[in-house]
Amino acid sequence: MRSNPLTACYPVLVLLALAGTSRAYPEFQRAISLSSGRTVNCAMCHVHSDGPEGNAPGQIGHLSLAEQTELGRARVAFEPNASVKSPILNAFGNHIINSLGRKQFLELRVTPGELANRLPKDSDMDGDGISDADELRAGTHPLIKSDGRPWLLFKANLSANLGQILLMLAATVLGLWGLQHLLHGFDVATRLEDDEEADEPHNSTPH
Ligand SMILES: [Ca+2]
Repeated sequence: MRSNPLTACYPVLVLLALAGTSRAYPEFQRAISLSSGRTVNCAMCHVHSDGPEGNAPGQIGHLSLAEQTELGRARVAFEPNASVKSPILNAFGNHIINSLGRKQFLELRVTPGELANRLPKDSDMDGDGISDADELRAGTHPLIKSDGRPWLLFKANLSANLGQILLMLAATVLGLWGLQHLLHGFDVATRLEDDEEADEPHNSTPH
């Protein structure tokens, strides 16, 4: 009786995947640090800033049985859109695996600088107006709204609030224009009053 080749391969794939649970992928970290000039630690994608190895919360030695099962599921999510939630990855790390699948992610290890180009272009997990891909290129954290290149944050804020800024500018210009005309009106009224007083006959002049 012939066995299904996929079924036969499954234990091997699982073993290979679980063998990788204790490994992080520093080539991505190095590539981001090199391109951005910023020091990037494991917390960009992992729960723990020291990476997955260890016994602290968010590391492999601290996982419950249920979390180990979920980790195993994440490790064999070779295709995109598997909706996995690895307990050693943060939301951005899981977003990478769910967007690309582990197969494509592992292939990128030889060209780690390409990772940003493979992410969904419209994805902005922290909603700061800078896409996750641009945050990766800039070495800023895709889950921390306040962490972004000042110029990119300025451009994103300007773009998001352009309507309000234009309205405020228009209101300021109109307000200054109105104030100028009001002051001019007071000035004219004062001059007229002074002229009228000057034209009135001087009653106290002796005869
Ligand atoms: Ca962002």
